[in-house]
Amino acid sequence: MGPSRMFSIPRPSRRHLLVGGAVGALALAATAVLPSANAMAATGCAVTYTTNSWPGGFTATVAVKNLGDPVSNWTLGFTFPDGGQRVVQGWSATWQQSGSSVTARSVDYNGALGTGASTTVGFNGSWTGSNPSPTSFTLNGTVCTGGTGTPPPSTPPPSTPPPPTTPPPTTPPPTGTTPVAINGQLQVCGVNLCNQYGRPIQLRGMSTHGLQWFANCYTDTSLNVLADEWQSDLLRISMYVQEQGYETNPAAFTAQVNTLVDKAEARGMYALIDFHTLTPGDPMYNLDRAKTFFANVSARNAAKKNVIYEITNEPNGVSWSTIRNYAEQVIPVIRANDPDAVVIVGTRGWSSLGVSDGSNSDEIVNNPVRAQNIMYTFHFYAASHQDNYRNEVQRAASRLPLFVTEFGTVTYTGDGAVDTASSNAWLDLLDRLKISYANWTFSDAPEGSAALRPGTCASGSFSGTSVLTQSGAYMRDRIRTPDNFPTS
Ligand code: IDC
Repeated sequence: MGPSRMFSIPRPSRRHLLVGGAVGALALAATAVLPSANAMAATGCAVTYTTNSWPGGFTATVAVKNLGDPVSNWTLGFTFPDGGQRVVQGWSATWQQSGSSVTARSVDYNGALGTGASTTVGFNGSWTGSNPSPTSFTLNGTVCTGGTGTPPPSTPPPSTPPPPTTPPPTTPPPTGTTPVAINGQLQVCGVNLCNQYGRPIQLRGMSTHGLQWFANCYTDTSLNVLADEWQSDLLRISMYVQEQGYETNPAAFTAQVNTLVDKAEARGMYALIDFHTLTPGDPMYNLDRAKTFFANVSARNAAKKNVIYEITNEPNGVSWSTIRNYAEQVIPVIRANDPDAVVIVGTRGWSSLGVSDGSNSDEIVNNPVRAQNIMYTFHFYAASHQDNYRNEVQRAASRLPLFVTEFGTVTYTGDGAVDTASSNAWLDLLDRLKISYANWTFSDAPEGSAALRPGTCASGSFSGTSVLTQSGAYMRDRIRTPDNFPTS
């Protein structure tokens, strides 16, 4: 039966007029007084608002149920009771805040809400004074009385049974078994990376080395091995900007990246497009190049579901506010073409969340990038970065969406022996927190971090374990264990 019938308002006889916004609010007032003579569409809603709060921050989950006639799009409104409460990053809706007033507008996939249908949206917030939950909500301008548990005053129960409800829009089951076929378009939800079913997932895969040096490592054959034998969920495409990279031939490097995006897509792997800034460490040095590059790749790849944008690799020698300023200039360029893609922002101190500069993730939590559907980068090299970094990742992970877009099993030089104990501690932690990762590198560079023995790429044969270094064998074992990709 129509759930929440007790909170419903009478349904007028004519249902073909759909109204919203202020007109919807009038409809509620009018129906309450003149139940059956009103020609406007019935409105009504119930909202459940739950939070998970910690000092200074919280995650809010907002379940919205439409108790009125079907709508094709909606706007949820509420007011924060405390002046210090802020929406920092929302999901599953377009969030806006003005003063204490907050609105969340439906997005393509959840705009249609049949009678009795529900959808859930949410956001990460910050607070200063106290963090009380809002007590009153509106849907298309109508006050939601259904969530209070009290029927609207002077509203008798409907005298006729409600019409059959339109089933809520659902995501169809996967059409294949690859990571992209199962998970589809990704989105950030809370502090997690979520799949098309809104469920948190972890992607595990490999990073290329610099494309300018190791192009022969990324062939149809090698990527077949990476997808099929390694069961890699993603390929990070590291396009250096300096060191004979992008700046020397933007068109050629852009084309090379696009070709690898296609090759990843053909194999059902996600493609992480890494604008691999390193030296100089100030991302602003490459701002114009970044805008040009991301305008191109986001326009070209907008329709694909497998693309994730990493806008700067390892900022260093710069403040968080400079990185944030860079991000707030580059992200809109991507959004203009590809509004729903996940974007990952590098962090201070070689993407250490600031730790390598003596800071920590508080500077990000207190001053987040003003954009939605974004994550923050953390990098580590297991032999160099140990418990103090792990502790900070664990602390930050409940407040910020994190993505380990690069890490090594060796020292930060990219060379040396595998630190198995530290690598295990790191990857066990990332698995537990469902933090996605890409390992440096799927290449045959003559250094300990490379997964393939020197000469492998020239040989053209990548299959099996005889081509692997110690790091490669270790990573292949970790990556090829079964994924946990929920579909309901
Ligand atoms: C290293 C490569 C090495 C190359 C050097 C300079 O392994 O072959 O000569 O870059 O380009 C990072 C960087 C990554 C580094 C890697 C290892 O993102 O570019 O690659 N590292 O030093 N951050 C920490 C370590």
